[in-house]
Amino acid sequence: MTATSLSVVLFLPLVANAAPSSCEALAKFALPDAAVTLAQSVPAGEFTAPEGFRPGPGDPTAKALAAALKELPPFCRVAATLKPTPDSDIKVEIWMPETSWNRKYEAVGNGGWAGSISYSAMAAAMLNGYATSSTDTGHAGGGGSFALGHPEKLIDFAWRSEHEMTVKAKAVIKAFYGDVPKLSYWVGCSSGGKQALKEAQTFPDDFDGIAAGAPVLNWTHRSIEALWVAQAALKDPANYIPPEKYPLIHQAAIAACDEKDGLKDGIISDPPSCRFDPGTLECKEGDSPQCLTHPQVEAARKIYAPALNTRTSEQLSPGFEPGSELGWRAIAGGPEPFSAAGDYFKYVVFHDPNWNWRTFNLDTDSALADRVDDNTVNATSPDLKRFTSHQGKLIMYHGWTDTNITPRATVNYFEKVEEQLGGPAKTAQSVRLFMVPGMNHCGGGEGPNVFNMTNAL
Ligand SMILES: [Ca+2]
Repeated sequence: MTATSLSVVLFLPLVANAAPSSCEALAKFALPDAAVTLAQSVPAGEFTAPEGFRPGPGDPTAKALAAALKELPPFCRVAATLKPTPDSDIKVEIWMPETSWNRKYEAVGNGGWAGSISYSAMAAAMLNGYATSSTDTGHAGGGGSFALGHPEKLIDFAWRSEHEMTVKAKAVIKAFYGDVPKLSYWVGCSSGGKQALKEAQTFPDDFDGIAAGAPVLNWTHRSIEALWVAQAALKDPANYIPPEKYPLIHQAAIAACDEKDGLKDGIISDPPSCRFDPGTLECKEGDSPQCLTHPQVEAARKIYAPALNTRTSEQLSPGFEPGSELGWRAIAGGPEPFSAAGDYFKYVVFHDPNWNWRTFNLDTDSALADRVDDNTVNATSPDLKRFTSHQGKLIMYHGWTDTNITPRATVNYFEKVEEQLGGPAKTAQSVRLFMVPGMNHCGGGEGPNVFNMTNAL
């Protein structure tokens, strides 16, 4: 580097603050490979989600969203379409409080296959003073069919839309306020938790603080787990456990293990130490609502058990935990497997919308899925050194009674991170994991499940 260019670099911070822009002027703000499609001041409490993004009147979230939107401060709403590749069509929204900005930025993640802007998460962030952004990740609608014949759209979903949104949102925030955010956060659960980890692993400079809840960090193996459960509980009707029997199994698991954690409170706080065999519920003869038939016992055992490669015994996925039984409908309620898993194998692995999950081969199809993904959607790298070396902080959390994503997959990942970062003490300075007793997928359940991870960060 020459002396001249060095001096330019050194002077940059002095000119970093530019004059703020009016909201409406941002309509003409130039962004590379992107176009601003809307820039509009929204008066306090007057935002309504666009048609198609509103929960229906029967949806339990509709009331909460409407109430949150009424509380919003006046803000500048910017929408843009990003096209990092010719096949990309990534929608993003950036919301910036006009008078109550806390000088920080909080990007919010998605659930499942994404496919829509996360308006309620944006509202929650802005109510806490943040400028915020969300992306539909490059396709509309919540299934995986968008990936068929569109490898670039799959990459947009996997990681590119999140990173591109972040870069663009920071530029828009700087243009609007005349200053960059002093701290930037990513907050997400489920898919949003995976997006969180992918950012920490791949774009470590994007965020200062990251909250990753119940991450689908191994999308491939989560799908394998779901098909393993489907084959155990749905393929042969004899194995099907009627959901009316879930409370029976739940009560038996609680009776076996509740007190082992030192507190009889109806919650198993340390499921890995619990040894519960649903065989204790097997009917002496016939079938009744108060017992399980032998094939039902076998299905229940497999839901708890790890999925192992039948040839090498390699663990493909840990099982679900004792205490989670009330949520088994998600994975074992049928008639189809957990939908994200079926879509993954149909549209991403086999490129065949007619692929039948009943033909799933645990050994060979799992290996194929890993080869196909090649760390595209998956976010399994435990190397977070580039993130932690700039003082980045990561909080992970996962509910022990999650029945969408096996909680122990997160524990296993965290232990690998600890190895990489030089042990538990060093890791605790930058990365922490909270396993939440009795919490379901991203919230709900019989245990405590309301907390604010951004404040903790
Ligand atoms: Ca307990």
